[in-house]
Amino acid sequence: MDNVIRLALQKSGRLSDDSRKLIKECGIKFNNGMGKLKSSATNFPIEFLFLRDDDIPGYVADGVADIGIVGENVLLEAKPDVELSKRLGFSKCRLSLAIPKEKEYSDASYFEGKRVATSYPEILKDYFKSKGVNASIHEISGSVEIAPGIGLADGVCDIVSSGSTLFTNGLKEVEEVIKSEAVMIANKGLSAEKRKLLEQILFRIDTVLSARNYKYILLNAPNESIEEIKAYLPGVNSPTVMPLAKEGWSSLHSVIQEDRFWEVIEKIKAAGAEGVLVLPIEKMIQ
Ligand code: PRT
Ligand code: ZN
Repeated sequence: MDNVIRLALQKSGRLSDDSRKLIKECGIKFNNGMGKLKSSATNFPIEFLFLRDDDIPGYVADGVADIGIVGENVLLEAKPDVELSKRLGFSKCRLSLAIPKEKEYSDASYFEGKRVATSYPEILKDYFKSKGVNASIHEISGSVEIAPGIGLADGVCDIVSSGSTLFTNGLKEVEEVIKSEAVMIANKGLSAEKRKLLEQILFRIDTVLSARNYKYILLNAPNESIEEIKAYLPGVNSPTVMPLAKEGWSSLHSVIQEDRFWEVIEKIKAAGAEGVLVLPIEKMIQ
C-alpha cells in the first residue's frame, strides 16, 4: 500500500507518551487504545504499529514499517540499514561508564583488563577500541547497575538520565560514551508516494519543535530604548514596533528562544522595558 505510510512507535515505555504527543501535535488524530497492536489515523494516510523499541529498527530496515521513532542508543547498538531522518529532542539521555564510587579514576585506561556489564556491547566495544583499551564486556539484558555489587563486574555501561539509579547503587559516572535522544528513522527504499508523506510529517514536526523552542514576547518601552531592546531580541524576523497612545512610548513584539529567556529578560528590563508579556507559540513555520 503506497498511499499509506506505516509508523512504528514504542508500545509502552519511556518513548511512547512523547512520541504519541508529538504525532498528535502534528495534527494527526489517532486512537491509541491500550493493548492494540495497530491503529490508523482519521485525517492522515498513516498506520501505526505499536512495538517493543528494540524491534523497531529491524522492522523499519526490513520495510515492515516505513518509518519509526526510537532512541538513538538502540540505533547505534543495532546498526540497522536505515536513514536517520530527524532528531526529535525528547527522551534525552546518555550512555555512560560508571564504577563503584570509592574507586579512584583518572581516564579510560582504568578499564584495561576490567569486566564491564552492559546491554550495549557493540557501542561499548567501539568506544574501548577508540580508546585503545582492552576490557571484557559482559552483556546482560537488565538491571545492569547491580552487577558490581554482586561481584559480576568491575563497572557498568548503562543509560543515565538523572543519575539517581547509579547513585542508589553506589556507583559514579566516569565517562560519557554517547548522547542519545529520540529520532525518526526511515526505510531507505521508500516509494516516491511514501517519501512525500514522510516529508509532510517531518515538516509538521519541524513546525511543532520550532514552536516549543520559542516564545512570543510583547513589551512596552520608551522610544529611546527601542534600538537597544531590539538588539537583545534577534528573533526570527525583525521585531514589530508600534506606537502606543502614551506619548514617546512604543509596543514591541518579537520571538525569543526559550533557552535565552532569562538572560534576555534581565537585559531588556534594565533597558527600560515595561509590561512584558511572554506567550507560548503553538506552531511556527520558518
Ligand atoms: O519494552 P521496551 O523494550 O519497548 O522498552 P525498554 O524497557 O527497552 O526501554 P525504555 O522504555 O526503558 O526506554 C526507551 C528509550 O528511552 C531508551 O532506549 C532510551 O533511548 C530512552 N531513555 C531515556 C531511557 C532513559 N532515559 C532511562 N533513564 N532509557 C532507560 N533509562 C533507564 C536506564 O536504563 C537506567 O536503568 O533508567 C535508569 C537510569 O535513569 P536515572 O534517571 O536513574 O539516571
Ligand atoms: Zn527495549
